[in-house]
Amino acid sequence: MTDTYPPISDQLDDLESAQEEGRRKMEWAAQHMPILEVVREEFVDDQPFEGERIAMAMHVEAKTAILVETLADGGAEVAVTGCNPLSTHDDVSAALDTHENITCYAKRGVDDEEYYAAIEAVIAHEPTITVDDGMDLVAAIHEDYPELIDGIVGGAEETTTGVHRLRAMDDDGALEYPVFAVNDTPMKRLFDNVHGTGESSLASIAMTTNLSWAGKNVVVAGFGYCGKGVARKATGQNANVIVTEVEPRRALEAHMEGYDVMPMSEAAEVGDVFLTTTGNRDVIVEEHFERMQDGVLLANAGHFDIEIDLEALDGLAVDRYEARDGVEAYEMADGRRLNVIAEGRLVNLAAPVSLGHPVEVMDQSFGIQAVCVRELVESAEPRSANASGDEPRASDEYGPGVHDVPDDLDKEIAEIKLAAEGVEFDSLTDTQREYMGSWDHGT
Ligand code: RBV
Repeated sequence: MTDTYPPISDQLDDLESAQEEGRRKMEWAAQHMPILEVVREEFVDDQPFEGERIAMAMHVEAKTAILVETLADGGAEVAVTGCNPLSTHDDVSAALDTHENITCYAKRGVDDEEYYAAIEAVIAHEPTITVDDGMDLVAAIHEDYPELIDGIVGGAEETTTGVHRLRAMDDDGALEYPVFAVNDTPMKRLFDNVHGTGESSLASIAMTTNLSWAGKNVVVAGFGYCGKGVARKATGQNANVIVTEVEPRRALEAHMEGYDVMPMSEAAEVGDVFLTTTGNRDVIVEEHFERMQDGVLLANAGHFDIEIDLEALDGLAVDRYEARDGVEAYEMADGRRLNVIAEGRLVNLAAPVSLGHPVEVMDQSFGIQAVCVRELVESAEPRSANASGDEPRASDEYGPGVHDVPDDLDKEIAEIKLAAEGVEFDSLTDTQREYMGSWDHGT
């Protein structure tokens, strides 16, 4: 196992000013994260993670940094790296690395080799808990360091793509420790996936191109939670939204919401902006590029950069140049220019001006992450009871596999947020509760 990849502090030249700027960004985020504030106070008092080692691979920017600190302040030793080579903010990474319980390896713009070396450096801390956005840590541990699995209490996964991969792994009987599907909770996906992806993707594209949404034909590929958010927000910006889908009920839902629904081969001819949100591969391919108009914008909001076939686009291009910071123009033989934003990587985090989802929604998602980690530790064998490491530490309650987050945890986070917003709400009377639990009261 390599542990030679250095933390960010050993990689930056002007370290002090980076730390200062990173800290400033984190303070702004923290001011707007009331959920993590409450959870952090609880963790500081209770020290639930004393003796635990948490490995994290996430988008290392200011909001994520507040989650990392919250876990470290709860007594954990945390090692963290990025989950996308373009989403890291080096200044935030440097600021995090100053915390005595945190080692941060994330660096923006790393190549594949450095990206995986940083993941290995995190794993070299021999984690007892993993927190992933995209499942890279779970995959690396199962493939290359299976000897660590018995010492692992469990994991938590942030995103749709990661949960999808984990379920596929679980179906194959290959997932050997419990992982909470944080993405699938109402408090995550009804807000983060819908509002977060919608707002931050459109904002990033607008800021990167300086172009308007009004009057544009915006093609949204996929009408899942993310696609719905993008479609709704683009409509709010006066765009004409076209949806492409492969699932009949979602296609019908989009149609009934008032969007134009058509195959990508038709949408390709009329779209001005294309935004993929499917989580699948090869959504926009050669036959589509061939039909597109001059000047179109192509962007991806899915986790991986495989939704737009850039290799095929490169094959068609007679010339290629950086049209703006974060915009690569591919010129076709007939003179049309197709503009790819942020290398087809998730646009709300990977474009040069991108900041990720708004702070408030990440407070919710990361609130769930934090209580999931607490739940894993509370349910597990204490480290001392299993000092030899012969027995798995994961509890019987959460055996190996993907687990839904207990509803009570999701409600706990919703209640903290409502209290912070000063929103009061009703509760059931005893009679109502009894009625809802009965089946013998008909007309
Ligand atoms: N996401 N993180 C941010 N830290 O700014 N923005 C979005 C951030 C997460 C989001 O929860 C989504 O599920 C995942 O990134 C996709 O990689």
